[in-house]
Amino acid sequence: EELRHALRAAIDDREVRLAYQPVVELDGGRVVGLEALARWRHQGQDVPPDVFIPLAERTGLMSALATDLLESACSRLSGWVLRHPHPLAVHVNVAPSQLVAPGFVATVAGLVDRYQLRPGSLVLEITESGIFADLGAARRTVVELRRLGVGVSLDDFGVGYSSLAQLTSMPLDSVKIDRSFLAAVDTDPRQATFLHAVLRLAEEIGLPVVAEGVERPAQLTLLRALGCRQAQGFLLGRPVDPALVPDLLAGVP
Ligand code: G
Ligand code: G
Ligand code: MN
Ligand code: NA
Repeated sequence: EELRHALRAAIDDREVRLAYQPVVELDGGRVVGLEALARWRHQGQDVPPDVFIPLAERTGLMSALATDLLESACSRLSGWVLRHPHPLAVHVNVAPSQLVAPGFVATVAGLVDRYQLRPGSLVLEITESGIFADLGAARRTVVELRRLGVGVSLDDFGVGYSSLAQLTSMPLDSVKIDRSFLAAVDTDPRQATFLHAVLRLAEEIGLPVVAEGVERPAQLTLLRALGCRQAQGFLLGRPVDPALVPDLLAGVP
């Protein structure tokens, strides 16, 4: 209850910030995206988003928070793309309650218009729980978002209860394989086989895969060998303050 009041105040005071983690094209190493990750420092301590995002969801604060964060990410992107010679996308995580909330598509449309976002330069990361809470509504929303030129990616793929087969009915732009599927990929042959199968299946249905949680060079080598195109992880870049993003884009170490 106390934390809820603190979160409400933090949202009002814009104290929830975004850090940005690069999404890297494995062929060439170029940064093609930046995932916005919410950060909240409260009484000198970082409260993990795993804690305050669900809290915001449970207590009706998510809509206000999500709108602020989405606006902030779009505003940052519009500054960065001016100085970046290659296509660049900002990825924003969408909480399950937001995907089908009334007015969500209109909010996104307003931002696309205000910041003149090019097609594909805003990617929304949705989750299986966001989709399966109301499959029909989620699908309509995804269709409308894509009509606006907004990309839609399925986050945390593999940890939920859906199968790729169920997902073929959802017009996604990509799937992000959860980092738990990469954890032992360089040491456990069965995990490598599983990853290989997922990548091949995704390719056959025309769905690009982003691998998450790359921490070791051996994981990267394997991903390349298996034909995965994009990846994210501490090895490729940690989430950083937006002030550091221009250097990151310029390749300054
Ligand atoms: O950044 P970190 O790895 O601690 O994030 C933990 C979880 O919180 C991840 O599942 C991530 O998707 C989620 N998360 C981080 N930022 C946001 C956000 O702005 N909105 C939503 N809905 N989820 C977020
Ligand atoms: O669920 P989602 O994919 O949005 O979660 C992103 C979270 O994963 C972020 O909180 C980020 O800090 C974390 N993360 C990103 N890269 C790595 C990594 O290489 N290893 C680990 N353990 N966590 C990572
Ligand atoms: Mn994500
Ligand atoms: Na994920």
